[in-house]
Amino acid sequence: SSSRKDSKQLLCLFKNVRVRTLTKSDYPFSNNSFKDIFPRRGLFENKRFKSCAIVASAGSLTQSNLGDFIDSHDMVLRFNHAPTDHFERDVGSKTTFRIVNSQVVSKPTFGFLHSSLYRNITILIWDPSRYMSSLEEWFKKPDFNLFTNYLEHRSKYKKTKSYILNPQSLWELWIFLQKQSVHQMRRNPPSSGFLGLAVLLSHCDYVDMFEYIPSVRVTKRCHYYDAEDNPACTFGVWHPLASEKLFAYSLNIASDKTVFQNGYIRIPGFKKYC
Ligand code: NCC
Repeated sequence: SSSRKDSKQLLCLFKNVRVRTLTKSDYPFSNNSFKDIFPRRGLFENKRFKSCAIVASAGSLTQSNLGDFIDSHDMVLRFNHAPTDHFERDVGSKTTFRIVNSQVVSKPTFGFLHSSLYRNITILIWDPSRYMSSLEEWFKKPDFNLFTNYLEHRSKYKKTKSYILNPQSLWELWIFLQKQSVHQMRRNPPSSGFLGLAVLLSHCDYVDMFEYIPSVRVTKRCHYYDAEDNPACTFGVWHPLASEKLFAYSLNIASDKTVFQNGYIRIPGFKKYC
């Protein structure tokens, strides 16, 4: 017998990484106005979905015709300012959940306080803290100032449940990935895509993740929604994308045809095997 771990064992190890959002008992938020602002219930607390779709924003979604299949899932996760208008045929139109980074929250060009992209759904916001820094240090000096617009968004759109990620979870995910990888990883947090996978595996019977592992449609295009050519979006430059993707692929239970022709991996939720 070998020491090679199978995909179920890897999945159950992954389950031990708890993704946490900030709560009213986390100092310094326990001592400032945030404690009354965070949603009362946790992120998808006690919520279970049969099928979940994660739509990576990759250029290879163009001409995929995956829209109807994506929308047939019980919940759909999208990232940052990725639109559906005008792209329905390839990416669908349903959005249940959006993960946005602090650049999108803080820079006016993304319209976080005004655009309908960020309303009537669940939102998880993240900002990279320095490795091992305390919540207090991070609160005083975030990478991008997400806090001001978070407060305003919470008070403007009461029906939108928006959460802030505890940035220590990013580093727990990073440490986990590094443990599973034979390669030395850059010390930058995982991408929004990997964070989304980590969150949804606790709440979904299975997760279909679209064009995260690039299919035969892969091109240099960064996103399906704009014309920028940049292969680093797919293969990594700042985020440890290659390690994330190799790990996610090691959990895949779909056939090669599904992954590389149709363009998605399928990963069973934690509940089934762990
Ligand atoms: O590009 P981005 O990511 O918004 O994409 C969301 C997630 O989809 C997966 N992806 C994307 C493109 C591609 N060709 N292949 C992919 O697999 C990745 O998992 C990615 O996480 C982010 O993670 O938040 C990121 O955000 C952008 C950018 O800030 C926002 O789009 C707003 O403009 C970052 N780019 C830059 O800062 C220039 C990107 O590095 C990560």
